[in-house]
Amino acid sequence: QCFSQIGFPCMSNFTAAMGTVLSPDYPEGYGNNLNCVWLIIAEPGSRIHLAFNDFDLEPPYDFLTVRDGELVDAVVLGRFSGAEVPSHLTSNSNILQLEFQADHSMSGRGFNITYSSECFSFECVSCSGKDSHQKIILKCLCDNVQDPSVYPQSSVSYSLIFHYAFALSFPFH
Ligand SMILES: [Ca+2]
Repeated sequence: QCFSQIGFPCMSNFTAAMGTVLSPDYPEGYGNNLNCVWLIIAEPGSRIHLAFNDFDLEPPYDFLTVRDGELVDAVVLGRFSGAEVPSHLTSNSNILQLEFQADHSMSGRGFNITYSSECFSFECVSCSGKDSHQKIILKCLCDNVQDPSVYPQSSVSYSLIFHYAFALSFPFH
């Protein structure tokens, strides 16, 4: 791991199902000349939600770029600066990349971001029903579902399935 001058890890991977990403030395100011990259890595088949709790970067010279995947040229989901707290973000893949750049002078408070991951891969266990009142049972395919209350008995109801169907092109019969 690489540490910034002030001791907060500036490059690291987050692999827990949920967690918090803070700018270096948050909320005391993050310092200068930073190029930090954090990867949030969830189980394959999962998506990652970001919630911005606090955000204050010197505009436009210090900014945070959120990419959908681990590659340098992965799709940019958002690029943020200034003091407006961004709205929630959800990845399309199971890896989110946060790149934080700060120039040579001036600092804001920084940021406080919490993330959580959610299984997004399902197998149809009972798919006989087509009308909207019938419950279709899906089994979650992610190995690491941390919160069983989200998917009671590894199943979700039709309303959830319908939502996922469009996102995943789930094969309805
Ligand atoms: Ca700056």
